[in-house]
Amino acid sequence: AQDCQVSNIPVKENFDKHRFAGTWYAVAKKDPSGLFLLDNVVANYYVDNEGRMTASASGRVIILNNWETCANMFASFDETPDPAKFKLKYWGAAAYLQSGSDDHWVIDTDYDNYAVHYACRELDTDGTCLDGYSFIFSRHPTGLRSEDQLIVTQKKQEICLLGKYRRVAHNGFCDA
Ligand code: AZE
Repeated sequence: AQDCQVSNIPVKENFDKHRFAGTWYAVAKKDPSGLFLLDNVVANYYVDNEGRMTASASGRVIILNNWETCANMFASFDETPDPAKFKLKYWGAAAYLQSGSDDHWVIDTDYDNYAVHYACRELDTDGTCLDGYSFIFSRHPTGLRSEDQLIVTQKKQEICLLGKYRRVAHNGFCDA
């Protein structure tokens, strides 16, 4: 994976969407180019009674002419032959929010404490990622446990994003 080819990036083996369901707090993120969730990012994953994974997410954004608001987003996921790789379709509760379609890969998770998410939006001609984003999620609003930090650092390196993350602040901006 250290050749940074997106097609060689290892993902979670035997990913279990049922165990992944529930609330995840973003503790760090690597941004794509363009508009993106700024901070206070919380995602809730569900599995419906047909076994389909869906999610909602919220986070602070600045849109239009410097208007700061809380983006309430929804998502559905299409499965692929690899259980850890999904196609994400997302849209906003309001029309002025962004909608689109991205990859949604779970690189690693222990389901109970941490998760490393990855999405490459655009491949470079050499097979590396030209534009993408990634979230480090924790089950704990207070952040990652120290025993998970080394694993997460290792995974950031495997996806060639070590040093590219920013901390995601949680200050109640999006708490209803
Ligand atoms: C993600 C996983 C859970 C569901 C969703 C996710 C992605 C959301 C965005 C939102 C962008 C919004 C913008 C609004 C102006 C990956 C956290 C929906 C990419 C830029």
